[in-house]
Amino acid sequence: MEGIVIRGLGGLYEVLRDGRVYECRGRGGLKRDRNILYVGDRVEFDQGAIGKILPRRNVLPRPPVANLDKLFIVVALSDPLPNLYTLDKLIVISEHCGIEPVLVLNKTDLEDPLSVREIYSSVGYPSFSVCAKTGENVDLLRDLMRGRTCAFAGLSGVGKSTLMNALAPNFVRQTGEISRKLQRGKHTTRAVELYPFEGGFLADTPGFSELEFSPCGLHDRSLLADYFPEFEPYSDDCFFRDCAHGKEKGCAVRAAVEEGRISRSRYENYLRMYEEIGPLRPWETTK
Ligand SMILES: Nc1nc2c(ncn2[C@@H]2O[C@H](COP(=O)(O)OP(=O)(O)OP(=O)(O)O)[C@@H](O)[C@H]2O)c(=O)[nH]1
Ligand SMILES: [Mg+2]
Ligand SMILES: [Zn+2]
Repeated sequence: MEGIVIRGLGGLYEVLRDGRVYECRGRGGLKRDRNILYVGDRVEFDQGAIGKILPRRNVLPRPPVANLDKLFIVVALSDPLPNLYTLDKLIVISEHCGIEPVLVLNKTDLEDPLSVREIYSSVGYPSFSVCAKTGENVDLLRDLMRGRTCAFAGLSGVGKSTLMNALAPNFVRQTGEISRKLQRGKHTTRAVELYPFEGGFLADTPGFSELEFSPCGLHDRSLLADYFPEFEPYSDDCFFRDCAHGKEKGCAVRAAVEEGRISRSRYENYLRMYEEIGPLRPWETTK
């Protein structure tokens, strides 16, 4: 039988098939092949044992979830102020993993979304302005989720839980102060769970504010510029073929920034990510 893993806890997995949940264990062979089971995996199972993982479309390793269709990246327009570095980083990670990023600008009751919106629409990323508090435009998100497996990402306090509550009341119980008290320290390690939603699934993924590059396999910073599509029209004109678009002589990307044709905030975040990824370690160079 074929089903989808919606929950995992201590070697036990809940597999959903035709609206019924089966408790299963991973068969020994799976572990021998170093196949780790992820929530979101489509699997073949029989009599309480998962025998095979079907090919994955993608994987986000931490928090671990497979086969996401869309990642809703939430930014608050105010309280807290928009953190465009985290936004740009989450876009890069989601593109690198092969998951479609959807930008959600929340708290329109506090601040106008126009300036943030402009930066991203010019790159080609449409954004959705919503107010989780009043429910304004939340239906637009629900339409995008229909039949898909989706998750929310974004820093603490941007309104992910409030948004999920607005989408599906009683879905998430913890918002605001309560969740902040429960989330001790930086690394909340609550397991990912998938909830059936609008013919697809919604992932409850509390750790998605802490995404890092290296677990996602982005070690080679020379690939980073590929995830900044607005650089593409200029990078052929850089003096050096392997230009990193930093302080190099004759960098056409930097010139485009100076001329206001590329957003300065996007460019600066690119440079910061480039530093954050760092040079390849010796053991990473031979592939
Ligand atoms: N004014 C306003 N406040 C909002 C809106 N959405 C959420 N909030 C408030 O922002 C605070 C944080 O919201 P949460 O939903 O808990 O944020 P979160 O992203 O889930 O945060 P973590 O769980 O810590 O990652 C709460 O006090 C919410 O009431 C909104 O659209 N407008
Ligand atoms: Mg929350
Ligand atoms: Zn350049």
